[in-house]
Amino acid sequence: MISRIDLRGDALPEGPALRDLLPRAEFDVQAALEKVRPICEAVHHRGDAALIDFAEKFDGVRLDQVRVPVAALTRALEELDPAVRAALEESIRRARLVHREQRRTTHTTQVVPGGSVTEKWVPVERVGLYAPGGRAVYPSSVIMNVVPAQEAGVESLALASPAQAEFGGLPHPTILAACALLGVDEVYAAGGATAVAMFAYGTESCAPTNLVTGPGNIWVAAAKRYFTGKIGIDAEAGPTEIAILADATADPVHVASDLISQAEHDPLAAAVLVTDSVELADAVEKELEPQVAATKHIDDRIVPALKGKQSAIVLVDGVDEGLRVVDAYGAEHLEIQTADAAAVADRVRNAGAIFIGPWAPVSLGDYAAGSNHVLPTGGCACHSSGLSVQSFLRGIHIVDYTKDALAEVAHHVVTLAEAEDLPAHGAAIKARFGWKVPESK
Ligand code: HSO
Ligand code: ZN
Repeated sequence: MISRIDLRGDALPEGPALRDLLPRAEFDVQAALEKVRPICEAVHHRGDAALIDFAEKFDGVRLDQVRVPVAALTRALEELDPAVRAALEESIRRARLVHREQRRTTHTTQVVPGGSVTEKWVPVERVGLYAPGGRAVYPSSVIMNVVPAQEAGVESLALASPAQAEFGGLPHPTILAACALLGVDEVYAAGGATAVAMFAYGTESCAPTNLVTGPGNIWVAAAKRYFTGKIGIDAEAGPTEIAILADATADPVHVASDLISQAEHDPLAAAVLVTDSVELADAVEKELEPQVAATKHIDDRIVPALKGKQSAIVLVDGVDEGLRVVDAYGAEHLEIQTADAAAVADRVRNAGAIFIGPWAPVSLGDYAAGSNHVLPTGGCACHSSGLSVQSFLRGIHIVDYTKDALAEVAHHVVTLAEAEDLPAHGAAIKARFGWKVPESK
């Protein structure tokens, strides 16, 4: 069901060499880029008409309009199962608690008397959020995108999700209901690369946005790459990943169920167990069989995900070596199921989110811990963080110097300008002081 990589015995290699020994899915965004180019160009040139044609081609439904009427949002919320509504509300409440505390305050640094730099945090003006349809209909991801944007103070928020033939060309009703709960009323039936292009260029019905966030398949990732530089993007999300660092104290039933939980997303999802206990490895492998057999998405997602080259049980000599392995891997989600899990977690450098001990499974974080579940994949946790209020803010430096404060540092500015062969930079200082460099005090 899952392969083994035995790294016991010899000293572990350093950095990239260690990473090369670890499993990872193939996710070739560059190759998909050429395929999304004509789609993006068509949306650029033909606007809504192109979106309607693409919805017919990819989603099998002819739309009258791409904008979802507000009445459809209200209706979706009215028809939402009350238990699902209560769960979404609790998820929103917890996410707000955490994200509200991520807000940044304006800060002024008095660099010298009369010279200050203020950093002012300004929300992005208009944001496009993408919520996948098809295999992944996740109202929870609507929450994870909308809440940080709202808490950052973004004023104009639009959301797109693919048209669903079975719902008359509207996006999935739970996506619409989640939008209604969150107070998002600008929603479009547009999917994949077409939605990203709509947000980037704007069409007759959708004004262009400054930033696009949200998960999606390889076409969404490719479209985000296509528009990088024109608009902001959050990250090119790849297939989901769980890594578990566990020792002999871990419960194999928990470990197996958590590996399966993320394998359930996608045949390319990665489930990696790193352990120094062969007994645990054996017990988890044994436990996988009945648990997989008892669940739902067996043959289309879970079995290919666990059997795929992106998943494995990695055997190591001890927890220290395990830490080196999980740091080299840089998992989207990392569970620590060892003795003294909090202390071990404290030593982790690279992970999108860390889940400590037996009572904090990734599923909790996916829905209702308060943490964000839009996290860096594919090893990007080595340099990036998950979605947060910060993703929707810009820090603007405001420079305020008096004449005396400029005079005091003028000679350094002129010296550096000359060292860079940019005399006009220096002249912009001298022009203010009778074309001379003021004496330094
Ligand atoms: N685990 C996914 C998010 C998700 N799980 C949505 C359930 N629904 C990526 O973090
Ligand atoms: Zn999940």
